[in-house]
This record gives sequence, C-alpha cells and structure tokens, in this order.
Amino acid sequence: MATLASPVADSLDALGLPDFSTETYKDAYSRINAIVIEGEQEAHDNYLAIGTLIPDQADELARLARMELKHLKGFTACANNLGVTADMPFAQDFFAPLRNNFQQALSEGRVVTCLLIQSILIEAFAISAYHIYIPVADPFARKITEGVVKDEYTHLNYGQQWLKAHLDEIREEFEQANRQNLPLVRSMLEQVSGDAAVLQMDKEDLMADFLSSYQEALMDIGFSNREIAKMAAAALVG
Ligand code: PL3
Ligand code: FE2
Ligand code: FE2
Repeated sequence: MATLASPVADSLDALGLPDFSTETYKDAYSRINAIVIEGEQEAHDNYLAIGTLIPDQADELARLARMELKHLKGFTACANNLGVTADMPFAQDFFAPLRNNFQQALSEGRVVTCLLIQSILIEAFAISAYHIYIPVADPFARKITEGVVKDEYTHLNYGQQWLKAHLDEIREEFEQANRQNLPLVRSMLEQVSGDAAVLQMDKEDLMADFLSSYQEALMDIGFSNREIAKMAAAALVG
C-alpha cells in the first residue's frame, strides 16, 4: 500500500503490515471480527449446553464458558479500536450449518459429537485463525489475541482429555460426527479466505495450522495414524 503516499501507510507497509485505516481493510474486518464474536458467543453457549449432558463437569464447563465471554469482549474492543462495526447477521449465517448440527446432537444427548464440534473442530479453527492473525494484527488486537489463544488451548485440551478417557466407547460416534462436520469446517475456511487475505492472512497457512492442531488432538486422544489419516481425508471428500 505504498501507493497511498501516506507516511503511516508507508511505514506499516515496510513492517509487512496492512494499512488498518483503509475502507477495504475495515470492510473485511467487519465480517471477520463478526465471525470471531459470534464464534466466541456460541462457544460460551455450547460449553454451558455440554454441561447439561455431563452434570459432574458442569462447574468446569461453566468456567470455560466464562473465558469465552471474556474473549468476546476483547474482540469487540478490537473492532471499536479500529472504528469497525461487526456484521453480525453475516456471522450468524456463517455458523448456521455447524450450529444446527451441534443443536441436533445436543437434543439427542450425543455428547461425543458436541465435544468434537466445539472443543476439537471450533477450537482448532480458532487457534489456527488467531495464530495466523497475530503477526499481521494491529498492536492493540495483537495483545488481546495473544492472551486469547492460550485459553483456546485449554479448551481444546479439555475436549481431548474427556474423549481420551472414553476412547473405547466413542470411536463410532466420533468417526461419524467427524465425517459430517469436518467438511463444514473446510468450507468455512474457504468462505473466510477472501476477507482473511485482505488482513494478510494466507489460506494455506490457516489450513496447515488447523490440520496440525486437529491431528495432534486426535493423536493425543489415542487414534492410530491410520485412523487419523482417514478422518482428515473427510475434509477432502465432504
Ligand atoms: C472459540 O473459543 C472461538 C471460536 C471462534 C472462531 C473463529 C474463527 C475465525 C475466522 C478467521 C478470523 C481471523 C482472526 C481475526 C481476529 C479479529
Ligand atoms: Fe474463545
Ligand atoms: Fe474456546
């Protein structure tokens, strides 16, 4: 953006950062930020909902849910700081397929599916997005995102531990839920990639980071390399 001939834009460009004040940047940010806010809100609601399925975990899940509201507040501040209004209707549509599957599983008491959707897929998606965003974020948002990403590992780890402790009983439901939901995450990554590119976030970096958290989680749960490869392949065929 050195073509803008503004000293601020020139120095941001020299640092490899986008010009945060352009209309193009703010327009893309209004959707990406809304996705993040909606994601944090739904994560909050989902952890509370999962607590109704595993009552002895309700306190711990309520603690995770509270962290999500803190994230939501942080990302709201990021938008305010840039003078951006989040496009919430867009973000609600964006999450609809995954939200519907979560709600369906919840109504049928399928806790393995709920944990896979929220604690593995959504958290790994968030972690990849935040990792790739941090180096190209404005300084205010960078600080906030760095704090959030640590919490998201706690959330991913929570699901991992529960699923690991129940590995013998979860295999079939987990594989089936993965086949249904991993393709949705892939198409969410595709949908966000144009706006992400405006924020200087690369689509392949997002996918690679997502797959690395996802595979690491599955390995820790106790799936074999072959099972993991087969489950990851669901992203290709979906
Ligand atoms: C669970 O704790 C949070 C779920 C949030 C999902 C986030 C998806 C992110 C899409 C791409 C965003 C780039 C980051 C920009 C931050 C303002
Ligand atoms: Fe979060
Ligand atoms: Fe989270």
